[in-house]
Amino acid sequence: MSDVPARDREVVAGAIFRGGRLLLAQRTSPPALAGRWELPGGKVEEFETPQAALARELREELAVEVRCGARIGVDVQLSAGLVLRAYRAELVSGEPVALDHAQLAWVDAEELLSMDLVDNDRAWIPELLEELRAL
Ligand code: DCP
Repeated sequence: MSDVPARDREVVAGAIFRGGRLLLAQRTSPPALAGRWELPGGKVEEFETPQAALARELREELAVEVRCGARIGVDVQLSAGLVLRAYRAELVSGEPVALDHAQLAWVDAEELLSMDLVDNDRAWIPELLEELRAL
């Protein structure tokens, strides 16, 4: 056994801001999360950087090209060995469409507070609101 702890596997999620609004996506699965809203993203694959994973996930889920920016909000521990992190994502090309979600919504600060966000993503509300109110 090594003394060096294994690094957590990461799930990345993208915060895309445009025109004073934030992009949210409504999940279709698993049943417990279906209908609830999230920042779109997914698991980082082995040997993949979080930045490359975010670009890949948003290409697969939204049909857009993004540039991954800085972290936003806290680390959310999903389970032993799995951590969820949000990154700003800048749209480079394409218009987001829901390829993997039920629907998309561009929300302002007030709407963000009224959405049924997945519990994990609620941890980021303070920073997301701060950003939306500054836009
Ligand atoms: N998750 C979350 N909030 C987000 C994105 C993801 O709480 N904004 C959670 C939901 C899942 C886990 O992270 O428990 C993995 O997310 P996905 O199922 O969306 O990711 P993948 O599609 O990569 O997973 P899988 O390989 O299981 O299909």
